[in-house]
Amino acid sequence: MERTATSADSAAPTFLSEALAGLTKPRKTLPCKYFYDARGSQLFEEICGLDEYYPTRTELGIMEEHVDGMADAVGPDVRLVELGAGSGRKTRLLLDALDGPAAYLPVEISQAALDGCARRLREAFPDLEVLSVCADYTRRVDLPRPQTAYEGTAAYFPGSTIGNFEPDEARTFLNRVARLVGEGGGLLIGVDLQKERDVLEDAYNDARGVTAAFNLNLLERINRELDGDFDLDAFHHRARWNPDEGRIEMHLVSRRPQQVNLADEAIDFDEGEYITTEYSYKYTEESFEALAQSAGFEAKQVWTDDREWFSVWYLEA
Ligand code: AVI
Repeated sequence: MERTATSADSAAPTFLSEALAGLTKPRKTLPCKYFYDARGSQLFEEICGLDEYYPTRTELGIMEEHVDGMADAVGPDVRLVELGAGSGRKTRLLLDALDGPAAYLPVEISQAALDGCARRLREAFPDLEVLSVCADYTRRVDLPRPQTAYEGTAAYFPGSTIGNFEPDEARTFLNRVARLVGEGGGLLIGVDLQKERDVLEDAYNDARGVTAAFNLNLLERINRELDGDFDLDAFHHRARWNPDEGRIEMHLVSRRPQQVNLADEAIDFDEGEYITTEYSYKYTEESFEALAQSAGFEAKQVWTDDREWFSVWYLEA
């Protein structure tokens, strides 16, 4: 069974308004959420399979080893809300281990990704009630009530996407999730951990240049969709670990002085000036627990791999 609910927000900023706002700041930025058009999503899939990009396979390994404990923590008969359209191995593992959640509700802004997710999960779990919610999960989301009776709500947010929020945004987001699942509700969340600089920087500077293509695709997307005139050869990808902030910083660096036109705006770049396109925060167990607590969650359990490179948490609201 499959139904779709839409939670539209007419006040939402547009790609153009956000791109212009970011590119006209003294320190230029572009929001990382715009990486994920069809090409960007395909490149991200490729990144997840790279030797250097350890988070995906490390999180999967933790899930494979501990999914039964995670299912016990989440509990039976829940309404399981996945933030982002998950249809991959991690989601299936969890749904299998939950052994009959009341319903599965993927929340995703892209209708195409949502449809693909619902179709694949319906094939894999024909008896599961799948309720697709087309919405931006960083904003307020109204969840539909499943037809099947359920006991409480649990959210699932794998992939360490929480690392792409700045700490204040992460707190606001987690607090929103706490209110979404309600008192006693849960959140199972994947969080990447701090580790040696080389491991971190290699993960974002792969030898085949897939992450560079992923980063530069943002400029291609602006050219394609917003009629910008970025010269892609005039920018290069850079990713650096900032130990003071505990984050990887991705930049697009201008190779020369140049002017770029977007809508009615002429945007000047000096040689070496850069656009920050993404932060990927890495936490310690202590710093993540404190963040979760400040957002209204209690950390109930954490699972990690042998090297303690990645963590999966069960938080209760
Ligand atoms: C989606 N997110 C958790 C990825 C990360 O590692 O921050 C996005 C990414 N950017 C470059 N490589 C992967």
